[in-house]
Amino acid sequence: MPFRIRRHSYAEVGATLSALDSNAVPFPKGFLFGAATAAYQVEGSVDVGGRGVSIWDTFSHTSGKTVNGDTGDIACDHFLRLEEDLDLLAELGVRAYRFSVSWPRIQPTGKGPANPEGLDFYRRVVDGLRARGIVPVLTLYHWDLPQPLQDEGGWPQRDTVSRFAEYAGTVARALGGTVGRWITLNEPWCSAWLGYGSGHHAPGIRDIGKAVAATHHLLLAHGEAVQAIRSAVPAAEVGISLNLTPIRHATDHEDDVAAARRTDGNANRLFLDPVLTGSYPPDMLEHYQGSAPGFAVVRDGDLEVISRPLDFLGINYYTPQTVADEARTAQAMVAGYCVPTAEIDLISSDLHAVPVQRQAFRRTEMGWEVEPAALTELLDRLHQEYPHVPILLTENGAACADYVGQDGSVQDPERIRYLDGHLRAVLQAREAGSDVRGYFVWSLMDNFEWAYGYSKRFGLVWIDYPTRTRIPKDSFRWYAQTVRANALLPTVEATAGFRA
Ligand code: GCO
Repeated sequence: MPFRIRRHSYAEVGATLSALDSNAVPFPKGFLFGAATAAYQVEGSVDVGGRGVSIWDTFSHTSGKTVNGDTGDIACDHFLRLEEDLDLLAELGVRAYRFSVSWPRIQPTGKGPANPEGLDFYRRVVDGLRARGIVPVLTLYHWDLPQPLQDEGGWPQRDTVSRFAEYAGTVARALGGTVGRWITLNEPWCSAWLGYGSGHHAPGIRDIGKAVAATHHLLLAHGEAVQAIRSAVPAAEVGISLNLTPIRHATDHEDDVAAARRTDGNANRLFLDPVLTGSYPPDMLEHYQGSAPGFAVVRDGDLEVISRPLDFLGINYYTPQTVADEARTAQAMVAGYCVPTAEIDLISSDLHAVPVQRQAFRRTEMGWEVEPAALTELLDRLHQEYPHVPILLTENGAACADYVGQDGSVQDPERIRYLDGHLRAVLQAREAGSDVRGYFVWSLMDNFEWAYGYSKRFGLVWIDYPTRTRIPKDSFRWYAQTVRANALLPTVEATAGFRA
């Protein structure tokens, strides 16, 4: 049954706004409100326009790797429905759109000259955004490494760094005239540690030493790309998007505190320190000493490349994480935590740190605890420990148990509450001095959630997968209102307003 897309009138929204003005919480003028997606998660058309095969094509087509065996073959069909999606962005009213370029569309084998059809697609994306007054924010790498490069060893191999620098230069020369904001890598922790450590993501390898080597080469590739972008587009603003999370200890016992410190080293400092201070954390150098090839791949001069100055730091934040020392899970349970019954992954077992969760705590459909104050905590820490770099929240959002109601609408008050709470957390951090300049909702639309396939919905727009029909959810209207007002409205009224 085709769903009806409900349109709403901004005259009505305007009326609601003026009535609520006195209680609105304003954002600074020019705050960059946006929405984000990534190529493999939305585009589909994987064998169209000369695109090559990526590690995610291979991985998702390998039995048992994704929920339901889902793949990105069609995804949201964004490649073919570009204009419709650009119109949705215009209706949403966002000032910026963060998207990623699929490396195998540009270089089908990961090297050599650019595929003109691939570049043409992203030219249409960028021109379509600019025609609608939306700022393009381009991510070069959101995990879709060309398969031929993985066949030669992938990120644990140093040669992949030169390949990436070449790709970055190619895209920068082609699109530099129209794209001013560039993100080199999205969440290199996930590429290195889920890809080569736990094996939960493509290419599905489980090897701590390779995960460390992949970390270094990804960071080096980032540094080389910064240079490649700057030489093609001198005025470009360049950054990297790191997934960061405050790490807590289940109890104050010294072993739990030490486990949290190790986990923080792996999840946060292993990336922040080299990029922003030009050195690896000494405790991590020591911890991974016995894992070959590990840090043995580091060469003289690499850290200068990795720490080239950035115009902004992108942060993807979703949830805090608590850990217990692996020998203290019983005490963690006594302290009110749930301990996973499934086998813990290679990354955690190597760190001797078990991730635990507070009992009866609010969680999203990903099972992630909802705690906006943890975002303020993270931003405060960055401001204290790594000052002087402006911040863009390049991802934040929630997977909810959405469904289409009988009237054809999708009501998602939980997502609205999540976004509202986290935007308030951003404002709080700004008050304490944090230089956060923008915020991108993950995601514009429901999409391929990696190993979870289509089972998790993060979108402001519902995708009816059998027909690929788009239905803006209530959160879409709420965000549109927030962006237009450049302010947060009192949550309860804001939520209720859409149903009038
Ligand atoms: C990531 C990616 C996104 C995800 C989102 C929700 O963090 O995994 O950047 O591609 O879809 O974060 O998990």
